[in-house]
Amino acid sequence: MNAQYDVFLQKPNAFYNNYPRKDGNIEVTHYCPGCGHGIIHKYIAEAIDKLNIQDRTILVSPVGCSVFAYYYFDVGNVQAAHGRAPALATGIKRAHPESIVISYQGDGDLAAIGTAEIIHAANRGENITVFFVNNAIYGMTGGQMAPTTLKGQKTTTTPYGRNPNNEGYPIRVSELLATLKAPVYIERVSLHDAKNRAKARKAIHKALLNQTQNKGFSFVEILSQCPTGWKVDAPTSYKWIEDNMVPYFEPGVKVDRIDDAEPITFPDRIWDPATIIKNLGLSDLDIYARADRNAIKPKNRNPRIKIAGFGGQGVLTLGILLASCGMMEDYNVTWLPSYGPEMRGGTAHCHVTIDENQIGSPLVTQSTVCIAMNKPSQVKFEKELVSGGLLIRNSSMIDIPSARTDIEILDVPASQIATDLGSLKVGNMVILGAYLERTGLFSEDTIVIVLKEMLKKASLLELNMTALNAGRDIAKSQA
Ligand SMILES: Cc1ncc(C[n+]2csc(CCOP(=O)(O)OP(=O)(O)O)c2C)c(N)n1
Ligand code: SF4
Repeated sequence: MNAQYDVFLQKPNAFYNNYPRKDGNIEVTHYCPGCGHGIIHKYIAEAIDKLNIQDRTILVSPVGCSVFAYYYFDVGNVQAAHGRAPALATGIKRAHPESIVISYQGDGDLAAIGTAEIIHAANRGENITVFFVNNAIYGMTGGQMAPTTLKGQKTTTTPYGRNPNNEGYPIRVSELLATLKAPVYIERVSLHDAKNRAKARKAIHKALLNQTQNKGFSFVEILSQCPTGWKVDAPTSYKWIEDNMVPYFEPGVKVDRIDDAEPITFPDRIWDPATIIKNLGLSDLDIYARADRNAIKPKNRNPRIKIAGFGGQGVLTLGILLASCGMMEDYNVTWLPSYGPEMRGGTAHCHVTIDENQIGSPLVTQSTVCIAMNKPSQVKFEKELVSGGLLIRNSSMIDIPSARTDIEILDVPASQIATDLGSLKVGNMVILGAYLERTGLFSEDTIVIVLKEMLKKASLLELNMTALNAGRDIAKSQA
């Protein structure tokens, strides 16, 4: 057999040998017969082989029919949330500049839900390669209108044809991105005949080559067939592209600044953790005293805290403070705020979880601690406390008893103490002091480090510590 021909028919190495996605035929992909995704995959895999970049390629697959690209490409694979592939690719490339990062996206993914991501990645000139599969429809979800759906094109959501007065005009993404200064290479290609497929193959290779030379942002839009979504057979789908897509989405190079582009250079990276710690000025953090976890009573460990009050009472700040202390003491933490609509006087609450183990959800629905800064907060949130949980009440503002008889209650006249100290704002610190005294959750060192970091003025530290200690005294008096 002719050796050259032999090689020509070979499956690219950048593909897995087979695709054991589900039981069944491991030789085939999940794509419909005649789908353009398969052809594009092949061109990408061939280019990866030719450029010898398989071991450093990372493919970001989207949400859409190509969501399973990671079953086919034998490269590093990451799957992005819908539309977010360029953002993910940005992060990967910046963290690993030596890698070759591909963002592979459909038109629903890139030009609808992901419009912001692609525009900003292009505008920043990220050194990534984007393959944009334009099949003028949402394939995966059953043929709804995409931003690239053509005028008059019937889809399940435009059953009478796309009407620009109602749905706007089809977006020409390549031309849109070509208005930006940063991209070095933008080309639109098509799969509708052999000549155009050859151009597509070349463009895909070029866009990847650019990245190996650190040239910057490269983008190839590929007019690709979706026989299923268009409700035509595979051969007709080629004609469909030629007749309907090509006149509106004109193939061709839209931007080529490759020769003028200076290769992007990267600052030396510091991998050594000790150097990172030193450069961040964190070197002395490990030697400060942390709370002895064994001394904390089991019921006070790993708290799930709900803090609630009026806006302006420092409810959210108290939550951040607790979560920050948790981080300093090597816990997993989450902080989830919930704002009322008003800036002042409205309600606010937050959920804080501090846990030695992994945290499943930041939502606190069964709290072990409830901090109620006012009456409505107690009424609303004490119900969520687990039996035996701790309710800390700002008793200056709560004149009703708790409806619970199975919980521990700590009454702290926080607003009154804060007012006496000269600033109502430190009421949350009084509460914090009482909570820490009751539970021993964090060390004094931790609090001071976090407070110093959070307070804008060093002079405020003293007042905050005084408030905190006043809260401690209250807790001691109710021990
Ligand atoms: C956040 C979110 N919104 C909507 C969906 C539903 N959804 C899945 S794929 C898709 C569009 C896919 O179309 P396209 O990007 O054109 O890719 P194709 O399937 O045509 O290859 C949508 C809307 C989703 N999975 N996630
Ligand atoms: S629905 Fe369209 S895009 Fe999706 S696999 Fe089938 S032919 Fe391809």
